[in-house]
Amino acid sequence: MLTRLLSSLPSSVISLSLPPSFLVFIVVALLLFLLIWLRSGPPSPSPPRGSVPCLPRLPVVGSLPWLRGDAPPHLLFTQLAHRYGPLFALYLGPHYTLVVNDHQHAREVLLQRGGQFAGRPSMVTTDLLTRGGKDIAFSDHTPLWKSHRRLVHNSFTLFGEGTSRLQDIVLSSVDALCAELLSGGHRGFDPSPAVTRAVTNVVCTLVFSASYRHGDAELQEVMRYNDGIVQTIARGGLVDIYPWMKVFPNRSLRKLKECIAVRDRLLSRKLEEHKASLSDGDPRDLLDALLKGKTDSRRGRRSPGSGEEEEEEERITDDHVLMTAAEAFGAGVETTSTTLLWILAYLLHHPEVQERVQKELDEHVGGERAVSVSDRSRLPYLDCVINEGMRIRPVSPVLIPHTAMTDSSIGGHSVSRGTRVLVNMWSIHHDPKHWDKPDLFNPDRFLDDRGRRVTPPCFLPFGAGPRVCVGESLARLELFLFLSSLLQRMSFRLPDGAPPPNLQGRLGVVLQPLPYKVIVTARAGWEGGAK
Ligand code: PLO
Repeated sequence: MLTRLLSSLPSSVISLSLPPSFLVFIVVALLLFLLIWLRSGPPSPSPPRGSVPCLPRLPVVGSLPWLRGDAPPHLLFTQLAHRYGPLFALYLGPHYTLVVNDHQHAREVLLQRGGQFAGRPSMVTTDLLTRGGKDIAFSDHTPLWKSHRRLVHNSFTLFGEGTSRLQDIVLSSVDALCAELLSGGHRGFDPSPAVTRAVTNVVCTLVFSASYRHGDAELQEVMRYNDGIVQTIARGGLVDIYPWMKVFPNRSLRKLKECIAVRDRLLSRKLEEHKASLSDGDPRDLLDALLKGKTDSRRGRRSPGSGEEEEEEERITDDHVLMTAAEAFGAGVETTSTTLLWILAYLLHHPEVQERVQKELDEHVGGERAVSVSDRSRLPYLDCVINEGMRIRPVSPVLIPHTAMTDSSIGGHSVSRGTRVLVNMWSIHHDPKHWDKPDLFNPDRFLDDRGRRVTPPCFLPFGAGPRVCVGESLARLELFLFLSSLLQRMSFRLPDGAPPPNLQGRLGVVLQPLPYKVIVTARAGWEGGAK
């Protein structure tokens, strides 16, 4: 969240030509803040003495004036790391925050001392989004969070590896996607709406067994509310640094609340339908698996000695199930579609890579049948292309903020409890000490001299440790199935005379490519999109 928030700062807060009403607002806001601050003491832990190099700061605004400029946070932090070193500190308003820019320190925070840094700060927008932290990604680390996460993990496993469920869902959606892309004709078009719709459809089927036809009203509604959340979560910014600002009228927060209301209405309906038709058989989808798992875990825990009260406290509620479904949905759509669009953008820049993937597909799968999960081990180069896409353009260039749950340390520097830690995955994925020509799209870097796959230690597109992305294997499987099926059936090229896609991207809730156009041609035998 903070990444987006920082990106909105230069224009929205620190502009010098403020209208008078805004100045009054700022003065009132500052007074209110000072009042709260004086009553509750400094809200952030103070940095230990002799610690990490820190940006300058002012009262109340902290280091924000030094974070101005056009660069998005991941690039700004990377520049600052050249000046201050790979681990530096700054004040986001009143919050003392460490920024980690190299993989050694990141491994300490995420893995070696992952348990100590597994907390999350509370933020106004994400608290709204998750009913006060009843989700997995944004909620703070508690015993309830742990059992909730385990439940989600187990439910995902039911639909991911080991079953052909995901494969069937993706493949039926791929047929429709291919037909849609191939009907684009010989004029260039933006592949983004079709890709997003296909991915949304997969996630809807996975989460609540709904699969929609093109133009379906409910699908439109789902895509509209999601879009609204993406836009407002990206702009609701300042309230996440200064929570007291939520008392002032804020158009962005209002829109966020409206979209959340639409989401909740839709998902509550799905939840009620699922509860009514839940049977003893196999779960039909993620909602079923969560509902079943929730009852099972409660039954399992009910031991004779355990007091009712404790159980009441630890319970995974319907709210948790609802928030999980909403989050699985949001995370599943935004990240997967964005990664696919980045990879397509790079393939347009590097037609030789596309040809090599297609050659690999022709040799190991052929054109007579659809690609399946079991082909994965035979398609190492495709895997490398996916990895290289996630390295060069991580969808989450700065990970969701962590907090220290106890006093701890990073790189020998002591860190006080409550300190926020931002891991800049962008700088880790572009560190010239560990990557040869980091700005070059080169999938071969994930193969060793003998053509075997390697995973360098500085490659952490899903994070790591207790907070690692819970959907990682599902995501990898989905990316594999989508990309292999698309490249088996069609080729992508630039429209004549069109410039190749801009690779800078735009940071919203994730780092997205700017819109670009493609021409799609069917490969031999796949003219209709499916067989
Ligand atoms: C996307 C919009 C949805 O409506 C809500 C949502 C839930 C989970 C978020 C996701 C959004 C954006 C991408 C996030 C994901 C959790 C993990 C993932 C932030 C806001 C990343 C990239 O860290």
